[in-house]
Amino acid sequence: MTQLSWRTAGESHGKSLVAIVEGIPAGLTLDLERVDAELARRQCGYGRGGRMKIETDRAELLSGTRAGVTLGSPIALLVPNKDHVIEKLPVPEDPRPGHADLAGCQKYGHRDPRAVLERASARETAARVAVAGVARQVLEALGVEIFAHTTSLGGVQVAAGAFEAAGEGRVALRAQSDFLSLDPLADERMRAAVDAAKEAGDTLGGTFEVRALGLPPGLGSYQSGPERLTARLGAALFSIPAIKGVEFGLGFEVANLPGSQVHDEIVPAAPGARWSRYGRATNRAGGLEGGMSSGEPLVVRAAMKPIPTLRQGVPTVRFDDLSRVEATWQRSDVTSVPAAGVVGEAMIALELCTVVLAQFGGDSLDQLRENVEAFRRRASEV
Ligand code: EPS
Repeated sequence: MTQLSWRTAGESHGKSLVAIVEGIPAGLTLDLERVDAELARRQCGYGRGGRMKIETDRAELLSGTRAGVTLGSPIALLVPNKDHVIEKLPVPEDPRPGHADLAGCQKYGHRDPRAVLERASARETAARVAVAGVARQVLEALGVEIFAHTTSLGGVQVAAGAFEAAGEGRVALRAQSDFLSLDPLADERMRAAVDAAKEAGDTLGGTFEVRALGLPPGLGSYQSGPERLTARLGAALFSIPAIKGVEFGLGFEVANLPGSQVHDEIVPAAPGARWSRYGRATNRAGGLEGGMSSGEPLVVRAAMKPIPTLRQGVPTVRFDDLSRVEATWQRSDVTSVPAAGVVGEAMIALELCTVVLAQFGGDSLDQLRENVEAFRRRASEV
């Protein structure tokens, strides 16, 4: 069975988060420390709040391996919540603007935002990062790397070309950054922006970019809308709470440029190219053409809105008498854009792994590798 599917369960202050992923091929030596390293990266970033000081997220493997090697059976991961106080927490008397509170209460017909916010909280993304930590090891076995970095925060932009300038040193450079960016100069201005927002009781949004390197051409399909890789990756990123925009390659800028400055000239491949006899002079399309991967690096950016819980307060009304009040504030991050980039990486990994398995199949990792290699040989002859 090579249909990858995954699901998470868990409330923000419940006992734990749980994730199950089904369809991971047998024969993968699973590195759980790598999964924990991703969870730790999701927790970091300058501007995060008190909750991240309480939690030390770790994934406990409940099923799916023997002697550290995947069996092809469902893999269940548990991420405990240290702050599991759901039964003791107060019920807010007003719905907070920008959160799921009001529409969630209306949807279920009650006045208990706690019943909504516990699941709507971005805490759930820790479970996604855990399962994606498994999926990305399948992709890595096929030579695919997924890398995200923060590209702006609170209006401070990272230098254009930071990814290219970092080159092979990108992982080490990003690890040194409190913002998971590739631009130490921008980091200083981002730090000042976060400090100012914190002082004012405000919050900040920003953008991150995800790249996938080493993808074959032809992933996804032009045959039907829902199978277009562009649609699937866009939906994957829009499934992350607080994501308000997604763009590929030149993105919205394509609307302002003539065609001669948008399309990527086809040229002979560089020597040693893996997948194809063809290359591109540029990659303005961000690695997608006709709803399929083009064989060039995938480049996608997402915009995150500022966290809606503000210490300075956001006007709302009370449920009982509709009187005007400042929305309930307990604690909040000033920003979680760097964490969102880690979640973006996770979502792109899960979606690409799903598409790769659907397209190439393979119950075992060896079979998958053979199928991919057979495709590579055929694609290289076109
Ligand atoms: C988060 C846990 C939450 C928040 C944040 C993300 O913890 P708590 O609600 O206990 O402070 O820090 O959640 C939100 C910003 C949100 O909108 O829900 C986490 O683990 O990422």
